[in-house]
Amino acid sequence: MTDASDEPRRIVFTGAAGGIGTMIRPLLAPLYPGLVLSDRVKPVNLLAGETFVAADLAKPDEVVAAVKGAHSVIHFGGFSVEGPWDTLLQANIIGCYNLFEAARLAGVRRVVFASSNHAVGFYPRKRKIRTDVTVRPDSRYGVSKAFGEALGALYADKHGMAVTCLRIGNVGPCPLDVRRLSIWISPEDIVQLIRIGLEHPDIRFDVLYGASDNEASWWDNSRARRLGYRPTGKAEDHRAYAVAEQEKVGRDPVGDLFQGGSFCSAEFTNDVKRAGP
Ligand code: 15L
Repeated sequence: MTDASDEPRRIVFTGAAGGIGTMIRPLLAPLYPGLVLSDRVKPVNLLAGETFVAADLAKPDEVVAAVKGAHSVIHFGGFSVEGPWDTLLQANIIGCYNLFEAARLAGVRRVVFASSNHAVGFYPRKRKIRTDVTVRPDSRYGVSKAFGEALGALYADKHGMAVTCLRIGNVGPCPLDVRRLSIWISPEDIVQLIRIGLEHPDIRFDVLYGASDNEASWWDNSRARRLGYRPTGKAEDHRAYAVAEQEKVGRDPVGDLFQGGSFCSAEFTNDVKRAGP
């Protein structure tokens, strides 16, 4: 899968101190020796071969400095849940623009962008969706991720950057509730997808679902499979745990209808019959 012409390469990983970053750093370190971690705060316990450069995504100069000399960027930085507009504006809209623009200036060849299932969260659970559906964000956060995907397409088409957007479900050791049985992804599987984004020679602009091999999946991830993705995680192996956790939470009359769950029901003032496609 390695694109030989891509060597040698400096890879910058934004959001390295965040939740997903912390989970996958030990898996990335042996694959990409010399990985450059970036975040606002330094992650604890740098691993052998890792280096760190501090950057606030909302500050263009800091982002330019962080990606200088990079061949590829794994862009997982930003705000990772719903929040106030100004927070998302700075971290995910301006921050994502700063990242792509700094990457262009630095001649970065590949970007793997952490998008989210919340870019399409208002699709009903009873519908299986492909990656080319119209975005239906379920939150300001989801809108910010749709914006990031659009920016990725722009930089791919206009500047030839190879951009992979991962519409991530929920990363962790196991699915945390019944909804996550459909969208869960193991740390090992997300690393597999990142590797495709960093190395596959056919990538120009792609949106892939960040999900393991989940029987209850709502997503058609055939493009990822065509690119070689062979997920090993299976949400069903954890069904008993997910169902037990769900019982503690109870029902959400709006969120339970849609893929985005509680992101859909939060601040919801519509009639459910009029929501979603
Ligand atoms: C996300 O995009 C969030 O980053 C994560 O914290 C979870 O809320 C996840 O989606 C989810 O949908 O479970």
